[in-house]
Amino acid sequence: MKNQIMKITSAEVFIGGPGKNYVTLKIMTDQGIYGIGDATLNNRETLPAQYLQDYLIPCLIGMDPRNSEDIWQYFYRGAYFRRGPIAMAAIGAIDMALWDIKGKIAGLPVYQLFGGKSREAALVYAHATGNDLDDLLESIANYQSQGYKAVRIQCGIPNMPKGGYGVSREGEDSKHFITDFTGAVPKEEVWDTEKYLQYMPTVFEKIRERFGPDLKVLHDVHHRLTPREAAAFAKSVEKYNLFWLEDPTPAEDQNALKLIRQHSTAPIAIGEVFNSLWDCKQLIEEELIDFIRISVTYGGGITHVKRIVELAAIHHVRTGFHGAPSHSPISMAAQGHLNIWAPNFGIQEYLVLGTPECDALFPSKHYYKDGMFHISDEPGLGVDFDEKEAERYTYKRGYHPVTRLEDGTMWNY
Ligand code: GCO
Ligand code: MG
Repeated sequence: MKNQIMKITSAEVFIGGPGKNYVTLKIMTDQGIYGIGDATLNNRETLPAQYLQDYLIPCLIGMDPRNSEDIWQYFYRGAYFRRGPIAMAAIGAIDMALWDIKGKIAGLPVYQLFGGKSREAALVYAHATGNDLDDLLESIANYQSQGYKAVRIQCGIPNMPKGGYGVSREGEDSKHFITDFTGAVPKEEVWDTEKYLQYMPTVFEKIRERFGPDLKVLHDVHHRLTPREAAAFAKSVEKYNLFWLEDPTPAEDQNALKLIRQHSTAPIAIGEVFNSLWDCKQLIEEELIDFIRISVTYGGGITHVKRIVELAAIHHVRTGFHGAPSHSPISMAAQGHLNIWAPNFGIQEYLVLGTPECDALFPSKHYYKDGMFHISDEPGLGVDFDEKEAERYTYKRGYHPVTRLEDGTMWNY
């Protein structure tokens, strides 16, 4: 490309963080401006880091960072082996960093480069969990007192052999963090679909009795049901008016969603494990879902996720980006900018910012207030990365648990 007046001079990857192996990419330019991106692929963090170091960073050096579209195409279209969470997390981190640089050059917050604000702040939801119903109701009340208008609820199921998805097990911390650093191999959980299907509707009933109709209630099935079970379940909980039912089935089989749609009007949210438009194209075009959950972290960054959001908008699908604690404040900010802009914004999962350690590593002026997330007007993504702080942390191998049915059959986590 002729007339280059800006060049990428170097790029570095850091792994570590408070209780998480955040993978942070920092791209430096010859103009002194730098950008940062997040490539944290939860419990497989070393892989996108390696992919960046061994294959992508050598190509980046000398490129003009302003050409974020061409650079995205170079790494996606230019590669023979496309897609997959590792490659897309690595490309995503580069893309976030380039938008950060672009915003800093323009002196504008990134959302202004998309078309400005469609709202002042974005509705978020927290995770309310309980080992039993009383525990859960207390957790919901606690979030309500902090101003949350929406909560994802997960509840221990009586007589479920060893926990269920999203709740802690006996003797464990009261929060379910998804990553377990303690074992040489993953912990095992045991799942009983029948017990879940019998009990869960009574939980929604009690929540509505106690908190009334206005609380926005979300629930994550975490891929545990078959299409027929999911259709029956979605139908049986319609009357509790959920904000969404998440991942009722493993969505590699996009056709499965048709059965659910034929039997229920419960809003469906899917996509946190997706990493490209091709994973959700059918779901969106056939209007089989209501919320798309892909995140900028595993989904190829802002450039690619924005395209998905625009496709979703013409099919009445709203956003509900994944925001589990494995997402660093960088990707949460990138999603925050998309949320402020997107005409079809729905809700944002929110768990990450707010601890003093996290704020020290990723200083930013974005903030949570009264159930909403506010994006500051700092240029770029509005998040920094403190390399000195980063020296406090090292990589620790962690795993998601694995799930078996009672008879030992492997099941979906
Ligand atoms: C969610 C997710 C998480 C995942 C975790 C796996 O809805 O937030 O389901 O809880 O289990 O992100 O890495
Ligand atoms: Mg989920």
